[in-house]
Amino acid sequence: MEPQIEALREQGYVVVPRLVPRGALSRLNDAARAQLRARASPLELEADLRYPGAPKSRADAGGGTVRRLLDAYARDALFADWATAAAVREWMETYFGERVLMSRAHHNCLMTKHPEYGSMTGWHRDIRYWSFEREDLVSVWFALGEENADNGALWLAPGSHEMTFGADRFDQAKFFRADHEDNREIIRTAVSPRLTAGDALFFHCNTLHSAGKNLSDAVKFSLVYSYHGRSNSPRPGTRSASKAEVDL
Ligand SMILES: O=C(O)CCC(=O)C(=O)O
Repeated sequence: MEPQIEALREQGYVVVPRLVPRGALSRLNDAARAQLRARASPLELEADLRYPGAPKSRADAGGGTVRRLLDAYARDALFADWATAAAVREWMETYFGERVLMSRAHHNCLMTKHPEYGSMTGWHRDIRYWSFEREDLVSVWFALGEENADNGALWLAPGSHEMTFGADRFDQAKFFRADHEDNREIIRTAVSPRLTAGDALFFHCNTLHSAGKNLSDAVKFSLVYSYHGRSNSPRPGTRSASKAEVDL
């Protein structure tokens, strides 16, 4: 575990291969597909975000395409089990050096990326809409199937979690501007780690990342949760403090 944590500290992300064993993976995939069929609230639709490639409104063709099934923790006991799995807890406790909490306000979702109407996500840091005493949170992204550059996998800029940027490097929506020459230099260094089903990608809340469209013919499913140490609290009155957290 230590070399993985060292890699996360250095690069801002690390892939832990096959963290989810085959049997659990198959059950998670069944649960994920059942959740998508049921379409229970709370959902985030592609049309709500209108990122490049998404339908312009809920009334347009593909307007019902789901991007995130929110509050994964409460949706299915299996999802909750993986949010709080011993392997994740130990990993996070070792990284943070203290007991950890899982946010139910951020990520905590089953991400879907559809071949049709699934959008591209521009360069950003997840911390952009989060509000904590320190910018030190780590997310885990469980790939429920293969993820690669062709089906909309993440791209990450190594070492970007340690970089400091002026406000002019981001647009109004806090996306890292791809039209800024200095930004482009960083974006050129990005990599898209290929994930195999069951792999877990750990990444820091300040790591710049983006994702492409899904050019395959199958929906991509990923389960994503975010964690922080107990000494790093969400700021009172913010969205980050809006939901009781899960004490691991
Ligand atoms: O899968 C994607 O399009 C990107 C997801 C992402 O980066 C995010 O939700 O912060």
